[in-house]
Amino acid sequence: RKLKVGVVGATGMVGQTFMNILAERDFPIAELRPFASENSLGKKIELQGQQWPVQILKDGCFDGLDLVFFSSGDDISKEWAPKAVQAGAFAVDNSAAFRMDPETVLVVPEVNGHLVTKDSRPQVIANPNCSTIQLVVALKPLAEKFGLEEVRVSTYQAVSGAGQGGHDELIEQTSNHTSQNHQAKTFPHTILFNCIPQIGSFNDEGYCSEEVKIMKETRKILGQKDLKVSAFTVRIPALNAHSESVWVTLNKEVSREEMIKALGDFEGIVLQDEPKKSVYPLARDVSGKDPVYVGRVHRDPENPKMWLMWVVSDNIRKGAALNGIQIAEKIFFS
Ligand code: 11C
Repeated sequence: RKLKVGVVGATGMVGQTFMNILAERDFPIAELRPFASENSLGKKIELQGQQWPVQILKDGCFDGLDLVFFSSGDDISKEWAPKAVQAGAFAVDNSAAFRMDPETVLVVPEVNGHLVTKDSRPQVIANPNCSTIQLVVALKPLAEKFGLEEVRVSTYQAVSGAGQGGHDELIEQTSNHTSQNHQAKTFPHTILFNCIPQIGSFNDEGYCSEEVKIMKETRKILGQKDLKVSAFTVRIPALNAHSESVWVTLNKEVSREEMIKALGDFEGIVLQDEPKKSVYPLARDVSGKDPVYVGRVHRDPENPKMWLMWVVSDNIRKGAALNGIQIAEKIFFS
């Protein structure tokens, strides 16, 4: 069966990657309706050898579609995703608008894919935050096999997480690296040669919104509402692919072999773990790839149930567009 697909935010970084992945996976498309702002009217999006004119959102714009992928921010999703569902389509929403709504499923197919099936009715399905997705993929086999007691994560997030503007800001600052007068627009400070311990805005407890997303979404996706999760998120001058150092405390003591087998056998994870040969996942290598990469798996010296690991994944692919497409594949083709 070929699908009629809408993409809201079609000209953005995630939207473009969405098109690339649809093409790579030979996703069966009967019609593509790319939506963007008025500035993009007149542009055409090429997919599978055909050109599809960019449209703007307006009443009735989703009529006849099977699936609409949203990647245009919370406000657009809040207003338009329910309209896509009313028109009879599945709305796969990459924004934060519906993620913590108790009525909305928050899905990473390898982790809790059972929540969407070919019998699901049209609804909003939330796509988690990029840094959450790679974390829960790495945690899921450990949760399944050994049980989780506590998770701590510190992130090293690429500028592409902030979209094209973030990417362009780092490139521009890099090409003028001797300048003392960098204009920080997308980020709160100059990102070049820097690490910024802020992603999003702060709450009164001292957490920024990216950290709150990781903590809440991880509990919801793993279905462990009392899981102890603490996150500290940092923007670094990598162009693409987020890295995370993770401390995970299991419910029981296991051997390193058991840890490695659980991680290595899990769908969607690639292990790169030969630290003495300097082999571990690197953002530069992982950018453009689909899996979640895990390395540096080692035990805490004080607590035999606690393990440390390094988790890297392409935040635009598995962290956004690919995860959305995998959700659609589960609904329509599983
Ligand atoms: C970043 N994780 O790297 C953010 C971007 O809720 O989907 C994604 C924000 C979101 O800046």
